[in-house]
Amino acid sequence: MQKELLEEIEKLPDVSEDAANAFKSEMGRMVEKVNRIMSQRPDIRLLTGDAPFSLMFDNHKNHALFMSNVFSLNMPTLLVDTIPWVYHAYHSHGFSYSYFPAHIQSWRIVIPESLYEDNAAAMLGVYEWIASRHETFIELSKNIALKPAVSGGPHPETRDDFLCALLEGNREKSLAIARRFAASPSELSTFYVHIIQPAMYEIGNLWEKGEINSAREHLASAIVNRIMAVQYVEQIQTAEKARGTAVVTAAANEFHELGATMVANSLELDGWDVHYLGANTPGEELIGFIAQTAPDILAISSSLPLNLIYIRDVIREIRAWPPEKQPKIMVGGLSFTNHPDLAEKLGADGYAPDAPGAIELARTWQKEA
Ligand code: B12
Repeated sequence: MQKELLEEIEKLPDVSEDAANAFKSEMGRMVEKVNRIMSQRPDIRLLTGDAPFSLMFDNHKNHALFMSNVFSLNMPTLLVDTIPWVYHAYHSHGFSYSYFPAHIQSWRIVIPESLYEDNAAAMLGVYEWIASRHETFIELSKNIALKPAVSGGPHPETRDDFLCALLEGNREKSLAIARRFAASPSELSTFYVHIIQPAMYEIGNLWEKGEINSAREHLASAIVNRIMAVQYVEQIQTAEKARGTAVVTAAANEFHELGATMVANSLELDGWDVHYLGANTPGEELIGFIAQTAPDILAISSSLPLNLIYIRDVIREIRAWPPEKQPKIMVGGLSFTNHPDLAEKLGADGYAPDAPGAIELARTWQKEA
């Protein structure tokens, strides 16, 4: 079914760069109009169930930013994994399926009101296609619901124990598992990729299905953050740092930082001098920091496809510098998992699927330098 959708998407009209820019600069105002249209609907409570309006407004804002990425990067293929996810996540949080076409219809009203006709035309084609595939998206979203919980992979018992400890919010037990499993730096990478990562993915699945709330998800993330900080102090900080310098960060508007932390810690353990900037680094400030520190490598993480344009803008700016001033740029994170070709589209030098892959890529670049 996905193949059929991808074929249809190929035939959609191209959205020009001017039109994409117009959408980007008008999207704040358009979101307000969509919010107004949706909240004034007499049937709105039937559409959103008991969910607070703030959740719907969040979705409208995220939708706009996401579509801005689709148009600016000319990547309508992103629609094929993201729309079923939106249906699944919001339906699990109480929205009825009828909410989705109503929302899309609001954009079909607001776009021609807000943008010049030429700019609006191709976008309306995309929206029309989304509306026409409503039933397919429901079906695909139901398949997501059937997706098995994390399975396979090495060390399943430790992973499941760790997951339970995180879900219980039991920090002592989580830390004890970490200490037992990753007693020396050589085990950290396996602990990151085969214990923490799948456990956190499963926490995401449970949140997406509405089985745990955001507070539980935050608690689990905070415990993982604390554990990685302990491991950093005890096992990484003193590593020799002779390979070169790297700056690691999450993209602007990107609050998912655990993957970036793993990449930063892994590089440092492998002998890189790492400046780790954490979550949500604004593009302009990142560029200033790179200009000042002149690292060999810049590594940027993104989990939400709606933040990809921020990465593209940073890379564009760096690419305008003299070649000898430009760091090698790698990207990674969940946004790229199904779209590794995006790395090239954004202008990056490379992509790696996980922390060990980031080390491998960095070493290859070091040899080439
Ligand atoms: C924890 C979490 C959060 C926490 C993050 C806390 C923190 N301090 O990091 C908080 C609560 C902030 C959060 C917020 C949101 N989240 Co969230 N979150 C997650 C969750 C459960 C785990 C993320 C994680 O830590 N994964 C573990 C790490 C280790 O994995 P990783 O990031 O993939 O990293 C590995 C590789 O990808 C790679 N890698 C990562 N970065 C890089 C960089 C480079 C350069 C390289 C080479 C490699 C690399 O190496 C890493 C290690 O091997 C995921 C579920 C999931 N499947 O990931 C959802 C998830 C990512 N979140 C999601 C959503 C929707 C949101 C919100 C929009 C929800 C909301 N309504 O509030 C907000 C958005 C906030 C924002 N603007 O960023 C969705 C995204 C869906 C989508 N298709 O877009 C997910 C998938 C949940 C789900 N199943 O629906 N979230």
